[in-house]
Amino acid sequence: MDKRAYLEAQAKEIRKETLRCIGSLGVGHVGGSLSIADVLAVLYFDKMHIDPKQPNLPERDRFVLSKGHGGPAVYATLAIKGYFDRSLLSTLNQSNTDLPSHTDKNKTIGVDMTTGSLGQGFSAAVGMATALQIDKAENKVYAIIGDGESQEGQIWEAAMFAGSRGLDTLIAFTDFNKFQIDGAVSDINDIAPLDKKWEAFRWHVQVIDGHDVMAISDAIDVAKNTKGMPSMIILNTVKGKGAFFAEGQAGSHNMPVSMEMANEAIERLGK
Ligand SMILES: Cc1ncc(C[n+]2csc(CCOP(=O)(O)OP(=O)(O)O)c2C)c(N)n1
Ligand SMILES: [Mg+2]
Repeated sequence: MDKRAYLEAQAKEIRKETLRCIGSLGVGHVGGSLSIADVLAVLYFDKMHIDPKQPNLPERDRFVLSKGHGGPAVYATLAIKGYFDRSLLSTLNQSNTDLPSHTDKNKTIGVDMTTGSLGQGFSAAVGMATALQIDKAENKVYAIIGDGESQEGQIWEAAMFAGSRGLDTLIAFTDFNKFQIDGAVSDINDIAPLDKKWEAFRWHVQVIDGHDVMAISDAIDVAKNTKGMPSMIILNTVKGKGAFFAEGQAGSHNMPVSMEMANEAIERLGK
């Protein structure tokens, strides 16, 4: 199997397990989970230096999902990678679960930062990348922020600090899926021109198709070879990508998903 086919297969598996995970609860953040399946596949199955058998290895790359409500996609990815058993996925957000709706480093093996309050995870990622820079470490911090999340003032304070420090230990992504909770990002508080904003904050910026695994892989290589600047990779994505009932829908943010709906979507994704 060539690399593209391998990574596309991993992304499809992440979508299927994400759908099973949310379907078993009956409701969840399906839109913003499915839009990041491809970047998670590339990070966890191609780029990140990690070992599920040694989840706390100091030399590992770190991952921060600043838009913490996409937790189900991260849990699906960690389970497929072997951090924990896939059967755990059906405990999403139930009492005493290790898999809360939003990612929590004190609950889930393999989660590096607790997130969910939009804007804050990204600041933590910048802090972690600063520590790596001070230590002259080789490893990286990867972080994903939402396009709606990009309206938070805290994002831009962290962005300014990272640009000013030339934090090349940080590679961030914006999941530019065009929708937030209440509708279109461009209607509510337009973030355009997003690439120019990051450039002005002294970041290296790339804009790519966020569902093209090879484009994501290549962009990460470019980011890793960019010295003296943090990198922002803006992923053009579709909210709810891959689920017939959610794809491109404003209402897919946090929606009811029955097991029947999940199973039909899984079937339509094909082998
Ligand atoms: C500080 C803060 N304010 C509000 C919320 C509630 N909230 C959760 S998700 C969300 C919308 C986020 O939109 P976006 O970043 O575009 O997420 P995505 O499309 O990737 O799901 C909001 C307002 C929150 N979690 N944190
Ligand atoms: Mg969004």
